[in-house]
Amino acid sequence: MGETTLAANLPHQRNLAAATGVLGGTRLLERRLSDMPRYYLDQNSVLARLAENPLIYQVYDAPIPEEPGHLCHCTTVIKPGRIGDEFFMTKGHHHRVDAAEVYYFLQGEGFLVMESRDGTARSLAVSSGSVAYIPPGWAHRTVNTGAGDLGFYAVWPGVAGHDYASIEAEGFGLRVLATTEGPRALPAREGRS
Ligand code: PAN
Ligand code: ZN
Repeated sequence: MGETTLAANLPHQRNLAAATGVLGGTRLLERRLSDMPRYYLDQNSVLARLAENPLIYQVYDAPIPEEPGHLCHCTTVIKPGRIGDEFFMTKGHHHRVDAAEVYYFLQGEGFLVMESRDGTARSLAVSSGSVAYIPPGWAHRTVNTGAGDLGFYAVWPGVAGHDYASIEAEGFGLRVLATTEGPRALPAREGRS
């Protein structure tokens, strides 16, 4: 039986290639700049890069039902690069139902940016071997600040769902930018931390 035909209600396994982040037998989702132009701070740089339309990240998503009892899981590979001073990153989201998530970082280096529903922002510097815990109610985005791919494996409850709307509209309280002192997570909005 091929990995794509595995029934989620039966015991099964997949192969995770830690060096590349490829999770076997999964659906591949690709996000390019044209999928997320408004997420970046520097809109002049977005316009300058849209013709080239760089690949920002890939998600290898295991076909698990989003139902009670199940655990969804996937890998994400964020490519290295910047739009202006801002590093390549995922869109970021809240879970529709507040639910925790665990990320295990396989390769590369970057930041995991999080924000609670009351607007408190936090960031974690992560690299190969980091295991990050995202508590219920914290929106999350991952940013690649390294020279190579940033890859991580994620597991979250099947009932959680994804809500992109608030982050798309308002962003996070922190943006990860290149500075003369290196990559930094800096306040993105006045009056918020
Ligand atoms: C992750 C993310 C993945 C892509 O698996 O979905 O890294 O990021 P966006 O979903 O924000 O585009 C996760 O947090 N799942 O819940
Ligand atoms: Zn999530």
